[in-house]
Amino acid sequence: MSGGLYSTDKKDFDKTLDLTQLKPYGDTMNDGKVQVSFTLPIADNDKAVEAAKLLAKKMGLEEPNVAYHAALDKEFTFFVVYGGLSHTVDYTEIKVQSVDVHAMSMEETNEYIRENIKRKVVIVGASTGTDAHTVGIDAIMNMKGFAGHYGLERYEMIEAYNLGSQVPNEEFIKKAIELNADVLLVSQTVTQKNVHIQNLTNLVELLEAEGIRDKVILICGGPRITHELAKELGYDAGFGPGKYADDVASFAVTEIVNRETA
Ligand code: B12
Repeated sequence: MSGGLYSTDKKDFDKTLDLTQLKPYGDTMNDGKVQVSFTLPIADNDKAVEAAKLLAKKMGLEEPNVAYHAALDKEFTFFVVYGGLSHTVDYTEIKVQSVDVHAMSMEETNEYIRENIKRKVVIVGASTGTDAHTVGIDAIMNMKGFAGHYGLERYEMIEAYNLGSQVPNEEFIKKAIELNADVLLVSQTVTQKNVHIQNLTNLVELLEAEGIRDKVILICGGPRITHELAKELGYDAGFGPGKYADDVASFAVTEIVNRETA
């Protein structure tokens, strides 16, 4: 039997995937279903729920449904709202810049260094400026690594120095010169008031003033760092979430060899 109010006959469902009009998938193609959560600085009552619904409609959510709301305080309420997004994007028009390198395993990278660079590669990293977040840079550098990917400290052919967090750019550069670094890794997590842009730009300017910008591979990373942004700011590469020591090491060592042979 097909049709009827509670029909689950698959042929009734929209199955059209049009990449020029891409929208979220809930449980049926093109239903646009999303869940958003936010806090409003008002007390938790029926009027607040209506305000949340109206805001959701303004975001482009059709038939918004406040699935959950709870008072965080007398004058603050948290909402979870479901709805169908009316907006679409043209996926076929999207262009992104990404780091174009095949990620080697730790063993492959060590072997690549032995064969092509023939000495240990020195990598110095830090979370710089006022940024106190260490988990990102630790994920890339620490011996035990992150999410099943060993960090750079474990690489036999890499000498890795993790300077920690809140390292002023001047001190970072001083240490890089002292250690004769091949690669500099900068982690930036806080992006409020674009502090990461100012700090990352300042580092490039200081490296240029010291005359060593071209002597190092300069890489930044963090939750809101993209390769595109990194290139724009004068870095050789940028890595965001889902990237590990393997990706960074592969890029750095191939870049060293590319530069030597250029
Ligand atoms: C833990 C944490 C803290 C801890 C940090 C402890 C520590 N030792 O690191 C503490 C409590 C100290 C803290 C403090 C603050 N925090 Co905080 N914190 C977080 C939290 C919960 C997790 C961050 C984290 O560890 N992620 C896990 C790591 C593994 O992910 P990741 O950094 O993205 O790293 C990956 C990639 O990005 C990449 N990567 C990262 N760095 C690098 C570097 C290189 C070279 C490369 C190649 C790759 C790379 O590789 C990693 C693995 O894939 C986030 C919220 C969240 N859930 O994300 C807020 C968050 C980052 N914090 C935030 C804020 C605002 C602060 C404070 C300013 C709060 C305050 N007002 O005091 C202070 C910071 C003070 C300062 N001077 O910096 C905001 C940042 C908002 C923004 N965009 O600016 C967040 C997003 C919370 C929020 N929603 O508001 N925080």
